[in-house]
Amino acid sequence: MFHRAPRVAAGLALALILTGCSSSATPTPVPATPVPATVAPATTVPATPTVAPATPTAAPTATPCPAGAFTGSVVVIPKQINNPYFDLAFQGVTDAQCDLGGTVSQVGPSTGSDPAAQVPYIQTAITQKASAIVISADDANAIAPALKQAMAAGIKVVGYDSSPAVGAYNVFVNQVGVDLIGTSLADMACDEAPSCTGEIAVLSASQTATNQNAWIAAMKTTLKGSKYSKLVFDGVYYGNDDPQVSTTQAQAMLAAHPNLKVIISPTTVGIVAAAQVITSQNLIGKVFITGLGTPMSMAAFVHSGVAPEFALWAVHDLGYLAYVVAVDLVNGSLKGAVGDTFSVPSLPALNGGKPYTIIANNNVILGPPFVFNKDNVDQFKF
Ligand code: RAM
Repeated sequence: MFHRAPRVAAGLALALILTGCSSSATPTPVPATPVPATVAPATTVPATPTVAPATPTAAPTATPCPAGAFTGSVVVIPKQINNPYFDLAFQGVTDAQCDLGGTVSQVGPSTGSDPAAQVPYIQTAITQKASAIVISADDANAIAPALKQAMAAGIKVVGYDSSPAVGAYNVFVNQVGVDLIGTSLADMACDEAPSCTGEIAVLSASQTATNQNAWIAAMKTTLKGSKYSKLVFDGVYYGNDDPQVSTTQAQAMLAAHPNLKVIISPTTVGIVAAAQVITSQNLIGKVFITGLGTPMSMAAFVHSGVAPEFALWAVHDLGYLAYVVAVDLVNGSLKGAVGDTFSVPSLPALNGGKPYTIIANNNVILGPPFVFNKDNVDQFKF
């Protein structure tokens, strides 16, 4: 059984901590969210659940909470089932399920590198007549025909984290606007490269990942600005969100580019692998890492100086919001058209307490990213 109060307070705590830690030295991409005076101080908030252990094949179906009115079934298909990031998001899903009702299961491939690996899980959801599918795309186009088939069968499709192709979902719940992530990645690399000068390269997830590819493209656009003119971009390597492949690729980057100053890894798996490689090769202080990571997995590297700063969003709340959108689409209170608005009272801080709005390409944005550094990283428990 999950409880509303701790979860809500945990979400607010993120905003509170961010507010307390923003300074001119911290490139917080957006102003901190104002928090109402009635919010409990962060110190009274129970710890957010830690990252769930890796799940070999599929997470067990969560026990439905009796109070919720929703009676539909939701199938969650992450990019890969054994990535702790998606376990965190699924905790948000199950918390929302306990608030709203319904049944939910998480199924998916054990690797994020096969573009079509999610298709059989979509087809099973169609056969089982699921009410909604919530999916993070390994490959936007490879899964589009199956998702369109699901929509034709009356199943609501909600993208989260990594978007399916436009037209193959009802609503895509985006964690943060793409341009904001791109600018953040460029700014953090600029901060970490001495005098914003030298070679930088990206260690990404899979070659087809919609989210990483969009963020890298936005980052490259930002890098054209004069502020970044002394940064030299060495290219993109792909670790497939696999710890071992990411490690091998980080080693290859360092071997191919002996003057590399910063590795930018916009994946929670790659950033840890690269930080470990930099550490084991005694390159602390010579090569830095930044990108997108969970604070608990990166804290040691922040304190050792390998990763002075990196960013992420409230992963739990991404799952929570995706489930809310799925339920609202199924029960008809949300049509999913551009301009539609809806409120999620349990997530007030992330959107400044305002209603969420469906924007272009049927996207809805969860909220701002958080930038972590040595001053704040230990305060986050995910
Ligand atoms: C990995 C996945 C996920 C991405 C995060 C930042 O866990 O690739 O899609 O959003 O990193």
